[in-house]
Amino acid sequence: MIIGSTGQIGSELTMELRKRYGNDSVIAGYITGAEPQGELKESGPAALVDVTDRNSIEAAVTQHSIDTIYNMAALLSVVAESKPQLAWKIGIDGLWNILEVARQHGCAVFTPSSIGSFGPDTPHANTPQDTVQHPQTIYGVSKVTTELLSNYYYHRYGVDTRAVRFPGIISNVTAPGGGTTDYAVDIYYAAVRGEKFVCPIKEGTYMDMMYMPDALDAAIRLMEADPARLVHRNAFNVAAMSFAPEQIYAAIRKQLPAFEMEYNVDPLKQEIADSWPDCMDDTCARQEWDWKPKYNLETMTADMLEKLKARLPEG
Ligand code: AKB
Repeated sequence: MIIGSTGQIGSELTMELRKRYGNDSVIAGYITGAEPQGELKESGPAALVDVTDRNSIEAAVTQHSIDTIYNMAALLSVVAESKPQLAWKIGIDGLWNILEVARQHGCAVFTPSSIGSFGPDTPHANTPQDTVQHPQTIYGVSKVTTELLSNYYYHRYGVDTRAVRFPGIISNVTAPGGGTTDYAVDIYYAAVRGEKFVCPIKEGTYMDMMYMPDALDAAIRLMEADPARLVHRNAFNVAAMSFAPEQIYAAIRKQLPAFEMEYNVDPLKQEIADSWPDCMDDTCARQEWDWKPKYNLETMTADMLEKLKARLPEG
């Protein structure tokens, strides 16, 4: 079951899991106001699951005999700063509800962490798997807590919790909302629409990023991994590419030479971006469950532009 199945990652994760395990084996959990639509709705079963309501989680788990929960319910970094209590309620109280249901019903749980779990005093280059985590955003505070609480349930109760620390995720399907790395998605839409892109992040600001197919593969591959090989659990650094705004701009310009970009730095986004790693060291994920991304900036750019050109009216 995927909780948050209509969100940025959840929508594509649900379809990928249905492809791999069969449509009827994958339940799309959604909340009122964010019901599945189109292919997501037509392709398989769905259940109303609100992380803040433990009964709704338990009812779906019991009714559909769930063995694995992908918990994708969260507010992204920028929006969380404007609603810190809601971010905590969804991220931590919600996770607690899920872990309790998982403990009682024997479910495995995947709850993603993020590059946002690191803070200004973390080493920014080749950020190690095990290092200082003192984030100064509520998003980061809740992600570190997510990691600790998930590990606690594993060690204390034997709940099979596993997670990755996702970089910024880039996709041509469902748009992100309220993240610091959203610019790396928005820039492709502007390019294909023939609009000038106004970049909210300063030149020279490096952040880890990943194309959606690799993000889906990371989540599923980790949940399928042999537990005997896992030294770590919550949560693994996973890296695919790291770039600054001028580099993604240059990659797009190679294919769309008329594309233009200017900077108008958003102080909150910049402060958050500056506190995050430039690039993570993901050796542990590679060693413990054979993590290996397929896409780099060039191949992702080619695929993003091809898919968006086929879908959007060109400018
Ligand atoms: C965000 O920017 O908030 C997310 C993230 C990196 O966790 N995309």
